[in-house]
Amino acid sequence: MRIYNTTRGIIISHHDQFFLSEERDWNVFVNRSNLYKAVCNELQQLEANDQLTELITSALLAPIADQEVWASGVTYFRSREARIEESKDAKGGDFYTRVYDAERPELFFKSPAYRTVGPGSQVRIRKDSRWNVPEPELTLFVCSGGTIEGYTIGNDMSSRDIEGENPLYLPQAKSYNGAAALGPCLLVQENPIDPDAAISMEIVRDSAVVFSDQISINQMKRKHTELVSYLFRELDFPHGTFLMTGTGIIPHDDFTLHAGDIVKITIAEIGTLINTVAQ
Ligand code: DO4
Ligand code: MG
Repeated sequence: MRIYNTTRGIIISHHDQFFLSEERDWNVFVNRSNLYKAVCNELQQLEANDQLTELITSALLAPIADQEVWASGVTYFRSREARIEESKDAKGGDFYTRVYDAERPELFFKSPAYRTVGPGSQVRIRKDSRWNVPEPELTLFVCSGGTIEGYTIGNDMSSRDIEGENPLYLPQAKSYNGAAALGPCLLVQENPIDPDAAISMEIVRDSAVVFSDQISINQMKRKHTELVSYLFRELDFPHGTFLMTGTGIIPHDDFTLHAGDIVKITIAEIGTLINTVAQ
């Protein structure tokens, strides 16, 4: 089932039917262990309403309220290769090989909810950066009890020149206004997402596709549960948290985003997250 956060309430889409939840608080709705079962039980009391489909396009919000957004790094071989290249002048490449092979994953704080944008909103490029890319990432929703209860799509906007100049600049390359997007919904199902699910990204500039690529999430080096267990080692999340799982798609080194570019990220089971780069 897919759960949509809208200005008119929480909409559940299940087997091509649409329901408006009686719960209006996103934190309370999502932060439950065994969320799939809990929502299936709630559905028995609700009546389907086809008119709700309209709200999914016109009133959609990011699927977040008071959760934080965390991110994982260098979880795909392609990400390791790209970071080595971008940081070679600063001699930082060795760090990326080491973290790819290490037992402890790279985890970093990406964004608070108030700085995270939703579907159809604008993502941003830092004004002091000249080399920028979107990073399309399967994003886990983990409840406060530490279990993975849902999935969404994340865009981990990144300034490659800043990150490449010195790995210690990572927080500035990754965290700024408009650097994180989530949506369009939360996929909630009985079982973990299909390990062969594909993530694809298309970048459109002046009506032409200037970049497109795709990768299967089975190319990820680490398990989702492994990333979550490290994140929860010394952190509490009273409302649950989002965790981006890293990118396996990075455009060639001569590509940078422009203002006005449209970024479309698709995972078929979840939908497509579309954002425009702000002017
Ligand atoms: O270490 C740099 C960031 C890595 C990252 O964001 C990714 O691999 O997706
Ligand atoms: Mg990333």
